[in-house]
Amino acid sequence: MADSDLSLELPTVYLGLGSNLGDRMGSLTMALERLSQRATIREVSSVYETEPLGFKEQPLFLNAVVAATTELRPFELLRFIKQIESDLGRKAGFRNAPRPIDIDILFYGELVTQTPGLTIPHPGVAERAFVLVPLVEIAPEFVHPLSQRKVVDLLAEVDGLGGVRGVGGLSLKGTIN
Ligand code: PH2
Ligand code: MG
Ligand code: MG
Repeated sequence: MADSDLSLELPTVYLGLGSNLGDRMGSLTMALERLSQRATIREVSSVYETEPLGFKEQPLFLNAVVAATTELRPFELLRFIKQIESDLGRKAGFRNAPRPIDIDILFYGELVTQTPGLTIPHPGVAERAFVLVPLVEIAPEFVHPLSQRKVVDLLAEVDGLGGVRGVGGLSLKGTIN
């Protein structure tokens, strides 16, 4: 096989984007632009405004999910993501603290890995309507590599759908291409 064909073998990576501090839409847009420097963005969900899960006393989030392919291995991707988060003004804070940008690796193809710095699939996927709603929009048939369940079936059982609202007029789709 020619070298140029290797990209066809790359797994699809699903990333969750969230922002609830400052210019939320601007941060999501810049995060996507930065990601596209080292990943090919394949799909972008709508943007949703979502009630905070976990620590409740904080501003509403904007959340979206993107599908991408990248030559970066999982830890390289994580390091790249941390750099983007830091460049966009994210400060170390308490768990679930408000943040201008959060980029989570939800899935890296079928990969299952658990190390101190990185757990894939992201352990919160099945409980988080703010992840499942945008994810199902772009990849309803994707099978969770641990539970072996389609994400569309996970969505049917998740709590908190009422806290996830589409926002007309906000879109990331023009950001790439
Ligand atoms: N992220 C969290 C905790 N809670 N809630 C919403 N609605 N959206 C998020 O992105 C989010 C959250 C931790 O990263
Ligand atoms: Mg997160
Ligand atoms: Mg995170």
